[in-house]
Amino acid sequence: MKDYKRTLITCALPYANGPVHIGHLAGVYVPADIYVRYLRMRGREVLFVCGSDEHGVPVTMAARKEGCSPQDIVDKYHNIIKNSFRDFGVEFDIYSRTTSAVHHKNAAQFFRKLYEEGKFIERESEQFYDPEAKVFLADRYIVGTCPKCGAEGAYGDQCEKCGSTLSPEELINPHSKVSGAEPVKKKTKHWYLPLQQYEGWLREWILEGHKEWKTNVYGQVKSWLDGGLQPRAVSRDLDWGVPVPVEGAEGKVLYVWFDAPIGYISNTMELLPDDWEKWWKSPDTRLIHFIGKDNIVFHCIVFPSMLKAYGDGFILPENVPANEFLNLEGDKISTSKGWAVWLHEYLQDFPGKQDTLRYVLAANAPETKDNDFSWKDFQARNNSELVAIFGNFVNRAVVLTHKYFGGVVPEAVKSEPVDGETLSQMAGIRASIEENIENFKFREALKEAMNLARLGNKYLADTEPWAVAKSDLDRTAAILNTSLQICANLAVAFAPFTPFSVKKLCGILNVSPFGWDDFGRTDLIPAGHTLNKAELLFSKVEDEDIQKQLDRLETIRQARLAAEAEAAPKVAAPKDACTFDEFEKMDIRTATVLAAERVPKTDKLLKLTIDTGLDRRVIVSGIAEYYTPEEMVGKQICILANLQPRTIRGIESQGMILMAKQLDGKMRFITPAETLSNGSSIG
Ligand code: B3M
Ligand code: ZN
Repeated sequence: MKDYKRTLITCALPYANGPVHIGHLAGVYVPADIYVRYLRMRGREVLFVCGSDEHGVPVTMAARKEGCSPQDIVDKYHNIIKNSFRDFGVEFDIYSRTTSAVHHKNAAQFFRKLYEEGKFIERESEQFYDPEAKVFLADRYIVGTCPKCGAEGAYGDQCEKCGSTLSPEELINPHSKVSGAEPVKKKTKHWYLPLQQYEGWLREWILEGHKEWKTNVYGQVKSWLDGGLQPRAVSRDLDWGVPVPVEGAEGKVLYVWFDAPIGYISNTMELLPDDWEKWWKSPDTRLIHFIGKDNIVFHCIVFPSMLKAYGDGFILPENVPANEFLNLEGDKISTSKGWAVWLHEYLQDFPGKQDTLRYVLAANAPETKDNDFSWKDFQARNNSELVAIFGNFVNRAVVLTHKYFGGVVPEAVKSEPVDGETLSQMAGIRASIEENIENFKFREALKEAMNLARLGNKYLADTEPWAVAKSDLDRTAAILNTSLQICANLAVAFAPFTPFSVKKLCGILNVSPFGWDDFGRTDLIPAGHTLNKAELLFSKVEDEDIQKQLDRLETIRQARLAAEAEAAPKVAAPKDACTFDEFEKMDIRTATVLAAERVPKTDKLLKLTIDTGLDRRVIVSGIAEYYTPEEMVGKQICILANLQPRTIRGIESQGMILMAKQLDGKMRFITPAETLSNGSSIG
């Protein structure tokens, strides 16, 4: 890899329509923060940029739901999110917002330049419109009955009940979420970035030039490119966002995914009005985007194409280490369903335990596949790794130094080979942590850091200073000196991962924070140096703390199940009573399908030739959605034989097949439990 002078690191701008949760932290912000802390410890020039994404439909939806203005929503959540990052030690150089004046100006200017240079295409299309509220409707604003499962409240882009991807046209009984009116189609004009023009260039830059990118990222990019790129709209009909800065664009704003990535640039400008260009336009700058997998296309295809179209020396990302998703107790995290652990709430329940969460999320980061967060695992990692290995080792070394040497680091007068052998292993651990962090493998790196604590624990168990002290204080001194050097090295190794505990550890050791290059040194704490008093680095998480969290989730799960049951399609209402005579009139019989074929130019109809025992006849039945002709041939079915013949699509249909309609809307034919002779009458 090329030698860069400086690194610009961005994190996906979280939508300011809700607080941030553990999924955000695990996928984006903890990995980025580890990386940044590591580079800073190495003395590299780094800029760490983020901010809230405050435009887009999600914000206007939240405003509607909470009955306030979009501005109220973003003000509220911007502050909650910003504080959560600060509280968890994610230290951005700037955390701004896309409603800032700098950003509005910059995003508008970015659009205008592309517009003036003819980089967009203009197109008119028909979009859904709410004739009562007089607004165009994003897919999410159109709700109706799911055509696949029958659930109410399916969105114009997706049914949350059955997970089907939908388009607004498919919804049964569609209506606007804004006014309840039935949406109509209306013409509207928008600007599009012709992504297909950038396809060849993207192929060369990423598929040829960045084979080292994570396989999940590379694979997603490849499949987008292989699928062929389409022009993408960069404007929307909405009253919340950056107004489209050209004439004839009243009521239109920049599409949120057009303005948000420009926010990275705007936020850098806001921080460094005179010096921002060196971070964005110098070939000596390495740009890295930390994001979740749902943002890959925007950061690897759309934003780079925007920058390419803009020109003017903008650099492109050198890497985009996107993560997969974190699930919670086996289920997808969902803001709308309340299935999440919110960072600000976590801190109320586990005050002072930021590092436990940082540690667990990094140890469990969804780097190569979706991963699960469970409270039991959280407890186990805290109690049997942080407390029992890292914390316990440090505590024993410090307590014993106080006990035998009054808290003053003793000289290693009576060394034995095991001391040097143990200390010499630190170099390998350091190399492995470096290699892993530099390749965005933070889980592995963290494992290695914990191995250093394991090494210390094993050393103490093997050398038993508490037993040796009874007869040989000189040897005890050497053992404790060695142990304290390992403690100091732990303050280096863990610094990118658990900054709060490392600060505490430095306090206990009475030292200033170390640099990365101190890692491996065996003289970090000189003999004669006085330690502060021992303190526990970590405390246990109790069963009842975990039970409280599990109970909370269970309540949410029950509420969701109840809501789903409410929304689920119901069994059809009972029909009016009929008399026995009326029933007797119906001639229901068994029959066998001899031949079946589709009725031409229809989607739903099959023409079946059947043997009724009485005769051979033809029935036209609307079951092609549920059965192929091949599936029907040879099947025994039940028919209503004396239904008056009807001509359907020019074919005379003599009877009807008995079908059962399931709750999900699917139809299945009724067949006897065992094969009967055709014409057996049913009643
Ligand atoms: N706000 C989507 C998200 O939070 C979006 C990221 C913008 S990054 C420029 O997943
Ligand atoms: Zn559905």
